[in-house]
Amino acid sequence: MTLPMAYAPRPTFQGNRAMPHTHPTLRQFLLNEYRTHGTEKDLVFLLEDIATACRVISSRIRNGSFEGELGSAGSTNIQGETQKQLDVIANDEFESHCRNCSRVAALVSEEVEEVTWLKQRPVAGDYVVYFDPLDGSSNLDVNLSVGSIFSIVQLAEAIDATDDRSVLLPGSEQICAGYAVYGPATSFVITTGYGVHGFTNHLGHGEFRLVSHGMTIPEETEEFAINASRHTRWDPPIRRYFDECVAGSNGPRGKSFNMRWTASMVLDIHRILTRGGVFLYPVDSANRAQGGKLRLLYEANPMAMLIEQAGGRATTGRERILEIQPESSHERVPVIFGSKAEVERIECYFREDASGQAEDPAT
Ligand code: P6P
Repeated sequence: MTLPMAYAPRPTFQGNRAMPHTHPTLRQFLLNEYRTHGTEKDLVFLLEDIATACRVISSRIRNGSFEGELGSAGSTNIQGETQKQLDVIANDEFESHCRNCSRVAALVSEEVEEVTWLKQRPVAGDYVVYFDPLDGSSNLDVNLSVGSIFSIVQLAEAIDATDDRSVLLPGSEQICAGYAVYGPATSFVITTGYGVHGFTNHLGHGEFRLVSHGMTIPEETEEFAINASRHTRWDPPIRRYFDECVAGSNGPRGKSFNMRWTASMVLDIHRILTRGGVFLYPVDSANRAQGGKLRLLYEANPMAMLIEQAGGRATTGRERILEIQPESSHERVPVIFGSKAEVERIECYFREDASGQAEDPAT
């Protein structure tokens, strides 16, 4: 990416890391996307508003202990999960900032059962924003990192604002996806269809500045993320994959693996985008009736776009996530995300389990 001189200093990179003296702001970067790829200015401003919401959420989390906001909101969401006060606060921040853009027709939030319609007559070119305002909020009580996830669809045609099924669009319709990580630093990672790019909030400047241009996932990996306590509930292909990994260098994989599990998908995906790996939350005997754990519209779809844009694969084990036609706003799906060769191996195990026939691993 070369920024026009007007937005110099031109970033120089070692690998995909911007050198310290050249960290364009999010605004400079997005204006370059507008000039280079024709990204709409309304989308630029919407993304800046979402970034501002994330910075506000980050601040509310860091001061939550003093404001008495880390605890339960005393309510449950559509998932039947106890809502934290910060779940509600984060949801309100996303909604209030997205309302700035007159082309946002609807909001779909993990924390709100119905679609929030912002326009009575949505037309082609309007946006629908899907978001999980605070992912992994069970980590808040113990001061572990959490995140926010979002994606944006641009409507190809007018939709009916009296029917919530109008926003049930496949992930392949997304024009943008991203997340924030509220960790030691506040990260903001986005794709508008032209690669994945990472920003960090500069505390002195109060701006997100580019730190990772063109994040890519190594095709091979020795690191996996799964909640291993569910081992006895898994289907055979997942148990086979996990058992082979833990068998290490004396097992069929002939190499040792490492495991990470943060209880917040955003953090695991950020690690995978940074250094590779594979993340699995499969359907199992305990969650099969619900279809899995993670939600399609505002968790799996955004992450699938980011993972594919970074050269990885995003599947249920049997089908590409981005091709799933949603049937309800809060439906759940099994997810396997990450390093291409590793995910392809797991898909091969699903095919072998279904056919009863061994496949040549080289194919
Ligand atoms: P478990 C957080 O609640 C979440 O939806 C994901 O972000 C995370 O990966 C998963 O659930 C954690 O699930 O089984 O560890 O509670």
